[in-house]
Amino acid sequence: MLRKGECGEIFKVFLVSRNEGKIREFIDLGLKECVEVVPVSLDKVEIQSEDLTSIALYSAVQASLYLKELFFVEDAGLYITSLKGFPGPFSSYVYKTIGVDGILKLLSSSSDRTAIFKSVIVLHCPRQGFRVFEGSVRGSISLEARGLSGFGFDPIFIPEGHTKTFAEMSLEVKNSLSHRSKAFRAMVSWLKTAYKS
Ligand code: ITT
Repeated sequence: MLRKGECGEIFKVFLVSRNEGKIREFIDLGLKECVEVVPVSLDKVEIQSEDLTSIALYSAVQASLYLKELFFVEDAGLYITSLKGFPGPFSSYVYKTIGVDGILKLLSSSSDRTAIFKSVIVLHCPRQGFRVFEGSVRGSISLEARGLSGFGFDPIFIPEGHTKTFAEMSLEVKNSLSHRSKAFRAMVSWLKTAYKS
């Protein structure tokens, strides 16, 4: 639990998500930035779109009909170069259907294994409306699934400049370089300026 005085001003921000892995990462990121991230399990409406920002914005607007506080939603996706950006905004569905093994099979004859993880956060501020923050990390798809940490496509994503997959890294290490952490830090820096007393 954060206490005032340990790290200055403390923000309490609700996170609308049902993804346990994502929630764990945001809570840990928040602790390091004096932000208390409180998960809320609302039915998140996700439209079909090729654009992460449109999906996240729509979800945030829908959630704001029920939640009047400071909250954010996040939409993330894995964009594989040789698959022309697939699964991208369809990552959730693809993970649940063909999964990690399906992606490895699709890439079995591909020499280009580069990919980008993208995260879009939409923050709802009771007075200032909606704000969008983005983060991305370049990397490549491993030849086989490795590691037990994290969630989703973590066992097959190796961030640029590293040899381990996200699933072989601790939460702290993933959070020091992930797409999600970049979007989150951009949001926190905006919050700290906007709410400066
Ligand atoms: P919400 O309740 O927050 O919407 P979700 O699981 O639907 O959770 P997203 O639409 O943002 O989350 O993400 C789509 C999928 O992309 C997600 O289910 C994972 O399979 C994958 N994904 C997103 N971020 C990831 C990460 O950091 N590491 C591994 N896989 C990730």
